[in-house]
Amino acid sequence: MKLDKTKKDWWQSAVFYQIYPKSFQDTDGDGIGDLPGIISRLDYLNKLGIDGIWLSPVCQSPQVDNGYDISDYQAIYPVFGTMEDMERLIHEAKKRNISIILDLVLNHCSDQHPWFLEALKSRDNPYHDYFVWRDGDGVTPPNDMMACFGGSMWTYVPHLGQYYFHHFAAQQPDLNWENPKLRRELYDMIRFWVGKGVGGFRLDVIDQIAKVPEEKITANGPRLHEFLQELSKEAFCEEGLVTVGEAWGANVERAKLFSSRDCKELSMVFQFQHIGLDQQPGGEKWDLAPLYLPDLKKCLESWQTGLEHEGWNSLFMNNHDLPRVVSRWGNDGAFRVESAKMLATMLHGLQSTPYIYQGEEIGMTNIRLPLEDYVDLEIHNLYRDRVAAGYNPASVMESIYARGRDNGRTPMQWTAGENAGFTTGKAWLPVNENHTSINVEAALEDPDSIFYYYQKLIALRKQHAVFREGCFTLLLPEDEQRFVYRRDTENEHMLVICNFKEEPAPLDDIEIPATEPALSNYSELSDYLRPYEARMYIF
Ligand code: TEU
Repeated sequence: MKLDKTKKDWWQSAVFYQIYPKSFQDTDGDGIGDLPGIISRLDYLNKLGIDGIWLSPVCQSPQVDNGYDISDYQAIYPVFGTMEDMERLIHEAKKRNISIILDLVLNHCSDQHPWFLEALKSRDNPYHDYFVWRDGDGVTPPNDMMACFGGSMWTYVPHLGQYYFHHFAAQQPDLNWENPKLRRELYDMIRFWVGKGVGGFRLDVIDQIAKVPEEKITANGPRLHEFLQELSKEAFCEEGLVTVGEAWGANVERAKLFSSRDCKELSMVFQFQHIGLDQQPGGEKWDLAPLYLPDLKKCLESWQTGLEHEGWNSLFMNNHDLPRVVSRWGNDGAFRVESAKMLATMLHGLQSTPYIYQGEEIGMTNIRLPLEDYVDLEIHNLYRDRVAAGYNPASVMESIYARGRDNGRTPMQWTAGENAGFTTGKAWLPVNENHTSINVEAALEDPDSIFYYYQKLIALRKQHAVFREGCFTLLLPEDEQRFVYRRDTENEHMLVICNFKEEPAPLDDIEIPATEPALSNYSELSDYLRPYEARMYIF
């Protein structure tokens, strides 16, 4: 069933799929995925039933951060293909009613962007003020803020006698949104892409654009909503465009500002409160702690009830920055298939727009590599900094195995054959050895595969208004093993029951409707819950 995209808010009924182009499908044997590769897999994605593709950055870039460091916003990174390939992708996707959602990195660009190269020339260069500078002596940075990938947020440029500000790597200088000329250039660039026919945008770290370094404010700065309203008015003028803002600092109240109709900012947010639940309090994502299920339930409940009628959220547990959820909150051994389906049921039954990350639909897992085989700069900087700070190297490696971003970036597993059918060359990041059993070809041949389960979830969402409209009620909030909730509209109801553990669990304290489940990950029903069992009733 296809969505009518002329309808206002069509994206509230949509399911999106994220592609990390570097790892999706190579066609020219250089070991790196490309746009023709994506085009060649559109029929596969169409079969899954998705309505749009969020494409991680494909613009010209030195690739210090895999394309999140853009040196030309209006050119394609040649290793991925040409502008003609991009136009063909947009066109071929549209033929299948699939929208292309471009990844806009507006908080920073590359230090190789002509704006920054100009800015470096002199303090009075017209582009100097496109970036964030503070005077200094090269000894003491303006303050002690630490960059996301390690080191200071300030890098000194001796011939200017100034530091520039970078939230991420030094090669990713932050853009100065206080400058109206810079903002205008960004809006014009966005209009260029709207003109090419993209269906919308994912906005990288958009809550960071209104920074105030003096007050150490990066996220949620005082002018954030003013900037977003201007951006939306000037660049996202068409009703049908979908926009999703990445906002690590969002809570429910802030998300209302981003995503409510009255505020006219974005369609929806990516918020991350549920993503940080299995780390030590006060620690970083590397400081591992087990997930306590009631925390996850309460967190998701607060988003479900908090945004009801007041905003719109996204649903995800995977992306290119996160480990594979089946390895994280499921069981990637004996119950990989059951737990992958269970996690999908829990998530897709909720209100908001689901995002599937490439490979999630076949249950791809984390990987463990020797340090030198990882590519992500975050992993290498973390290892260097933590070992220098006295951490035990083996424990740092455990953190990397559990949380390193390359877990989600290993090449897509298409076949059991060489390099998983991803490339005929040498893959830029090792292919997971388990591709011999976990791959698309096998999934498509098995009617009980995770792939077909996702296909059904997507189809059900299109058939039943309760997915989009139902009010959420959490049942058994303190239960440490079962995640049970209801969704209700006046005419239609949903009950979702998930067992998050390998141990069986009772069912007799749950009121079960007298109908067959619309979906379940065990073929025969029983009177108790088996390992990672999931059921979705619609009645
Ligand atoms: O990520 C934003 C971000 O703050 C984190 O996800 C970060 O990448 C890391 O996981 C923290 O440990 C976005 C992009 O999704 C990411 O790939 C980029 O590296 C980052 O912005 C910079 O553009």
